[in-house]
Formats: sequence, C-alpha cells, structure tokens
Amino acid sequence: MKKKGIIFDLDGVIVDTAKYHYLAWKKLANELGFEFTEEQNEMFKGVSRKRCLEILLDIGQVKATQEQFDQWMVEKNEDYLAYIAQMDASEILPDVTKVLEYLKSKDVPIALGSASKNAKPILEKVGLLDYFDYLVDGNSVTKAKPDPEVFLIAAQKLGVNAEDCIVFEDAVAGIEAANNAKMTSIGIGDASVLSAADHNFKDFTEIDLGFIKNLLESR
Ligand code: B16
Ligand code: MG
Repeated sequence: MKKKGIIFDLDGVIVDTAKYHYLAWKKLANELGFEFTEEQNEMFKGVSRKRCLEILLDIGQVKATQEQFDQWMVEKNEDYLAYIAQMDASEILPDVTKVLEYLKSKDVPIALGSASKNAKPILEKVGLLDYFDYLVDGNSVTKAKPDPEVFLIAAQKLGVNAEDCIVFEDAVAGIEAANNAKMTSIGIGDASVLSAADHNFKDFTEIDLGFIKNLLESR
C-alpha cells in the first residue's frame, strides 16, 4: 500500500468563511458606491485577495491608483479579521472533525492548501490547528489556483507523491488545481458546479469513513 497524503482547502471546506469575506467586500463596494451580491461573491471563492479586489473594481467600474488599491486591500482585510476574531469551534462545518480524527487514527499526514493569508489564525480560532502537519497558504505560494503550485508544495512537505494525494476542495479553481497536480480531487458542494472533480459530496456528512478507507488503500 502506497503512502497517501490528504490536503484540505480551508474556506468552504473546513469553515464557511465565505460569508465573512462577502460582508467585508460588500462593505467596501457600498463605500465605493455600488452593490455587490452574494451571487457575484461566488466568483471570489478560492481566488486571492488581490484578484478579488480587481474583480470587485471591475464590477463597480471603479478606477484606482496603486495607493488606493493597497489601502482598500488593507481595509477589507481589517473588516474580515474583525469577523474572524469572533469565530470558535461551532463554525467548523459538520463532520469535518470526524474525518480529521479518522485520518489521525490512521497516521495519515494532513496538509492545508489554501489561498488565504489568514489560514493559521482561523485554524487556531476554531481549534483545529493541531490536526495539520503542514500549512501551505496564501503566504507561501506565488501562483493562484488553478495553478497546482499550492497542492504540489503540500505534497512535497508531506513527503508523498502528487498522485497519492487526495484533495478536498469547494472551488472550481481548486478542483482544477488538484486535477492539474494529478491528485485525486473531491468536490465539496454543488456537484453540477464541481463536475470536474473525481468524486462529489454535498458536505462531509455525506462522506462515509469506508469511502476514505478505500481511497487510502487504493493502488
Ligand atoms: P485572504 P481558500 C480563499 O480561501 C477564499 O476562498 C477566497 O474567497 C479568498 O479571497 C482567499 O482565500 C484569500 O483570503 O484574504 O484571507 O488571504 O478557499 O483557498 O481556503
Ligand atoms: Mg475554498
């Protein structure tokens, strides 16, 4: 049996921070004089903060100097951090801890592969940091998903071949990144949106531990 490694995305997989990102972006949009809808926020999932702001300014047709751009990035993040500060274990998505516990019991190495620069404080706040052997986040990558960089670095840290890694992701770009890295991709969310994934589940409550056992024992 080959050694397997597991990689979790953060936002939308472990915790639902998309709602906080949305509120912080919406506040900025409103201050700049335009609306930003939850539907538009879908485009922001798995996308870097900088790219999100570029898209937001396109939506509002707002032109920014470099100085304004940098200032709005900081402003949005400060608002987002205020939401994160309130987080606790109750925000862990259902059955995520069950799967993490199972993986730990089988000594499977676990990494985080997230676009967020706030990944570590979020895992600390919800009390899950100790489950992770390595964190690869927005501070450690140069190329955004769907580039496979974030997951390839995670595989390297885990000491596992890319094709022996299993990735849990909620974003289209994240599934593409996992597929580009030749990893097994598991889509968490709407299967019609994440149709490129190797396996699809609405959330972790749908995942039977036997399914994970089979993945760990395959090939
Ligand atoms: P931050 P993930 C992503 O996290 C979010 O889905 C995306 O909406 C956000 O813009 C990005 O992190 C950057 O987050 O502003 O905290 O650095 O889904 O890759 O865990
Ligand atoms: Mg995500």
